[in-house]
Amino acid sequence: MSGAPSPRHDAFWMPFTANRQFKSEPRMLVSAKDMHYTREDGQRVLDGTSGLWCVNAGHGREAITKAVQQQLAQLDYGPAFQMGHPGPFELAERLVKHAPDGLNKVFFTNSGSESVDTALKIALAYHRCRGQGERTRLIGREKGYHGVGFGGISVGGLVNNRRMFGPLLNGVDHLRHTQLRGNAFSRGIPNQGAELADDLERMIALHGADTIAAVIVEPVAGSVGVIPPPAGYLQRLRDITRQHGILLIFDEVITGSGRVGEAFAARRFGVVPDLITSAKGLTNGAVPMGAVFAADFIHDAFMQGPESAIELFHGYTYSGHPVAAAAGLATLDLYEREGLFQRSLELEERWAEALHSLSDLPHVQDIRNIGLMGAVEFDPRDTVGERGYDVFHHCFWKGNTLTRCTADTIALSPPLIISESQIDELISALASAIKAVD
Ligand code: PXG
Ligand code: PLP
Repeated sequence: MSGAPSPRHDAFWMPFTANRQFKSEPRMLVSAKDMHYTREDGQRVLDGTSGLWCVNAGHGREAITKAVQQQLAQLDYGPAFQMGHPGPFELAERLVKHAPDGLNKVFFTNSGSESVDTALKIALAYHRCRGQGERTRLIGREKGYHGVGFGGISVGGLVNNRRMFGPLLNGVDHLRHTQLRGNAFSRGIPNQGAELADDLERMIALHGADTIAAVIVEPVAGSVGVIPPPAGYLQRLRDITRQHGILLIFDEVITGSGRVGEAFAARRFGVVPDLITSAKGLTNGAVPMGAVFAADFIHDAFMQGPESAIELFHGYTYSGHPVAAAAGLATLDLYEREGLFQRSLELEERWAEALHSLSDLPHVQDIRNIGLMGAVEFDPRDTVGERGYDVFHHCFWKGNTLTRCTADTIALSPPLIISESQIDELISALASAIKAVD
């Protein structure tokens, strides 16, 4: 791709984008409704990715638009430091009904990255509150994505997101990832790899449990290309962390909001962590918002000393923003009314069937799925990522479908309102792209 970038695209330094390549041939979306975007040239594009894993109830939902409009007109902004307004209180009460048992406190943020940094800070401070300030070590996992804050990239396990930024947080370790060759083409949960959780035992043996504050993992790794947990793996992590007084954090920024068949993956897999990070689907992507769900015992550990004392020195100007809270409430209404948390479970078999129909196409190395998440991984060419990008590019321009490529993996996560025929349409556009791209 060459040619001078179009001047009207100059000033915006785009996030996680090949800016020069994009600006030589921009892919612009100008409107959206239900399952479709509309491109600048007027062509409708089937949304195979819920935007960036966030528009779970589909685009342009009127109830959310109305709630946001009304809220803006009534109370545009209200501080949440030493002041209150009704939205976040009501939203928190409603949300905890969907959270796993015992996680009944909600701290609001504005993004997944902020949720992750918030959860890590809460974990560190919790141990201090209990007189165990030497528990400072944080443990993530290879291939993990936990956003882009300094905490998140430190516990994250994606080399490109880390290596430009010099030394990160001290005292961080990483479990091995769970993407095993032997699990290729598993449907749903793979069988091999539960013992990888025992890496944590080795770190405990090496460093001492009393130096470890928390372990953070995505229940299903999303961003790196959909890696469902091996059968028994999450439970094993839970058992080890509990035995050693280490907090377990599930980063559910993607896996929450019905993506895997329940409000949270923790519920789908029957493993209850101590903290859950969330964002994206909380407001259907309409207004930025994130949240950390905390176990009562964690919250309660902070509630000591004089009542006039601020218990946690942390928060954002926009924590619990009234407009975000209104969008969150309207979104939750839709999820509940339309049974969307369950819908990905209902469609799971159909989705798996469609995805795995691609297994014999050229260069397909692995296919993975769970809930309404899926990934197709290709053999790389000499330059890693080229083939994945070409498939994505072909899907967008020729197949009129939006997919997401991460290296040589195409990840899919359509809105939960997708119909069975739209699943077929999406997969057939992907099949055509795979056949067309060598
Ligand atoms: N944790 C997880 C598990 C995520 O997936 C974040 C934290 C950070 O959230 P914010 O809101 O700060 O972006 C994420 C975000 C992709 C993609 O296509 C994934 C994310 C964001 C953008 C693109 O894989 N995940
Ligand atoms: N930087 C400055 C100079 C600020 O005054 C503030 C908040 O008051 C921040 C950063 C943090 O902004 P936010 O609360 O939106 O994260």
